[in-house]
Amino acid sequence: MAKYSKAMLAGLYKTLYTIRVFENSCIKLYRQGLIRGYFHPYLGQEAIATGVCAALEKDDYITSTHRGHGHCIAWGGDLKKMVAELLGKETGYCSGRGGSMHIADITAGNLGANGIVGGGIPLGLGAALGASIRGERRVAVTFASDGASNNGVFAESLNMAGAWNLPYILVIENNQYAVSTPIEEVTRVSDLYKRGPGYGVESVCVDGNDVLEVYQQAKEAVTLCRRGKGPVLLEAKTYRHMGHHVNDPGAYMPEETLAYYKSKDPVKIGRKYLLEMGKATEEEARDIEKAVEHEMEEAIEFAVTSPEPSLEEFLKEV
Ligand SMILES: Cc1ncc(C[n+]2csc(CCOP(=O)(O)OP(=O)(O)O)c2C)c(N)n1
Ligand SMILES: [Mg+2]
Repeated sequence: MAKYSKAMLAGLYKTLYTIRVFENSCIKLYRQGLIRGYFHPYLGQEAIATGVCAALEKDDYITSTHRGHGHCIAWGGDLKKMVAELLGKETGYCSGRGGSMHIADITAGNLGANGIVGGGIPLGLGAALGASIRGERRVAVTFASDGASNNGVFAESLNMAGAWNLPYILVIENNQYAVSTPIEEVTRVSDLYKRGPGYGVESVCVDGNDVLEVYQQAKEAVTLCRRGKGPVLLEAKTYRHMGHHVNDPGAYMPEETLAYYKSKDPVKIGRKYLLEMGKATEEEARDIEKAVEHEMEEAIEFAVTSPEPSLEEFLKEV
């Protein structure tokens, strides 16, 4: 494996840990009744957003999913605006009108989370097409999961991206379930990267729990796209650490499989890389964790004390 600087490993670990703390904190806020509806935690998938976004540059694009908090954080999202959005506050990313599944920051290139499964795929494709027509060196990345891969738009978009050599990376986070439906029950070929060659598209499969493996492959995919050799289909194998959403006990997830994936916890793997490869001390790792926990506390304080949308303006932007 390539060598990574201590600063790089510390940055990756900070992102991994931030996503973990954000999701666990939001589950608490949900249980306190402060977040209404429900949301889909990214717990267990942290290394994918972290590794892929670290391979991108600021003027690239991402499109996300209904399980989108991790993508937004890894893209550099503001925790205060995120928590405020989840709490339906005026200070949120979308003035509290969107909530968990509609966080977007268009000017920053985050083209948004999406409540429509597969909905981010044609948006990412369109962003890549725009970049290609304008002759820019930007790359567009879509995050989607296994369920989305059986939506027709997956096939159409991959084909079109291939035909037009677009700078497009379709990341399939194969967490092996669409709600409670295991991927092997709904397709004969559950190694989803194997679909890419049928469209002449460069395809690769990575261990989605290993942030450096994800980063390395994402970096190669980005390089190909910038050289006009895109698109790339990148499948990252992973597993949720809990049910489909915050209220799903996930009773259909076999205990031994869950235990196996928890033993390959992406946040712990990132910490190990920082200590062993980055030669950071235990104290330095704790300092990162404390800073993240502090930032999260501030974000919660900001969101809780932020105003609700006023009755007069309630329908603004809706
Ligand atoms: C087009 C569409 N069909 C169905 C749904 C209902 N739905 C919400 S999440 C989900 C499962 C999605 O599975 P997957 O794409 O694997 O994403 P994951 O939940 O694993 O992140 C479904 C069917 C939806 N939101 N949109
Ligand atoms: Mg899935």
